[in-house]
Amino acid sequence: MARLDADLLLRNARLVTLAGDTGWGLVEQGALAARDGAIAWVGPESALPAGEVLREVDLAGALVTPGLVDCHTHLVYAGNRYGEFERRLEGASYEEIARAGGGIASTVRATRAANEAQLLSQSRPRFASLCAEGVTTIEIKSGYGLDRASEAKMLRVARALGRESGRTVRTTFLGAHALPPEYEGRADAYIDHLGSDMLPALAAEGLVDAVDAFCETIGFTPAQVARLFDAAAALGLPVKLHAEQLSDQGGAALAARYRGLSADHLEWLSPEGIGAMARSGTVAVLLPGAFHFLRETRAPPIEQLRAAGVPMAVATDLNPGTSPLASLLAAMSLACTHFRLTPAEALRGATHVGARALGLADRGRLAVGQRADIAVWALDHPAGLAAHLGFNALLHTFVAGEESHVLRIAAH
Ligand code: DI6
Ligand code: FE
Repeated sequence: MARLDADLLLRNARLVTLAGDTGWGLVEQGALAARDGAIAWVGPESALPAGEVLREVDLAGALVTPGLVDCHTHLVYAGNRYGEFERRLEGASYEEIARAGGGIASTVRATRAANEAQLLSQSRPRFASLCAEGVTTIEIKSGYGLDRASEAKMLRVARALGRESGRTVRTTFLGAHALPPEYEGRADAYIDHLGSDMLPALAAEGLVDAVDAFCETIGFTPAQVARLFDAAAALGLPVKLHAEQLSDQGGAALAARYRGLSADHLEWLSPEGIGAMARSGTVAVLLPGAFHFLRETRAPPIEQLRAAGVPMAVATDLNPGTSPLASLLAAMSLACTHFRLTPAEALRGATHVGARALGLADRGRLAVGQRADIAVWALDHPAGLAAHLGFNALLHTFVAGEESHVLRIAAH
């Protein structure tokens, strides 16, 4: 048998490989070796080849999963919306608050007013909260700046969080999140500005991995989104879309038409939208946090998505308004309870399917050649990841084969 030299060897582990399309892919009494940041060997320990190992860890039967992937967050912002939470509890709706100048617009005011250092220090505890649960890849959207300098500031802060944590951060341009006050009544002009000025400039700075928009009666129309997506396509940037969250706008089919990486939310998704997503391979990103906080009653059509073979991701949507949920494990649990995902679907949704929603095929499973982003848990079965709410059994996180410690949360 060929020798196996490794930088890291995890032994005596219960491996949740997520091999294939369904189930856990469990390997009992397993071992996993990493070299040069990637998984070099995985399988039953009894079959492990001999070789030189730099660091060996006996996991005493602990559970090993791929590092988690949160593929939809708005975690970089300033200020808070706790007053809005209270108003919604008193009966005001999200749309009413948005139309009265609250909602996204109030976070835009606070985010524009914050300097880059303030924005970084306010965002860091939220980012750290995700990292503390074994999340190793995080998508972060702009969309609370809505002018070129403020959007750039948000994207730079997102990238800084990636650098200082060693984790992968993917940045998504969400300039089409809401209409900024200076474009009041001129939504088409704002979309033109995004497509011809702001997006090309931010892309030229290397700050944009994908382009997103809010397609909704209180956001932008499908025709406006299509013009923005044309601009993204011209720059070679992939697209994704907040679609069918509060009403059916045909957003999922629109995203599918542009070969979108994902369509997200989808409570009002139609059969036509499901068919279009299935044909284009667009991932359905489920965001049960927003559903929960807005006390929604209409769940996305999970059974139909499953039957059509549309891959389903699960993410936090971490944002100050509709989903102040800083826990991907909780999102997995809510996806099971509210949407009836199986716990294995929830874990796949927060690993390799979430990665696919970001265009990343190199992570999310325990398989040779995948990035050695790994989470270790004090659990005796992987269903325990989603079967609790508010329980974090994380023991270790490895990022590209190196142990990573949770960021200290700076007091402010
Ligand atoms: N849908 C959402 O759930 C978030 N953005 C969006 O387009 C909400 C963002 C916020 O309320 O601040
Ligand atoms: Fe969102």
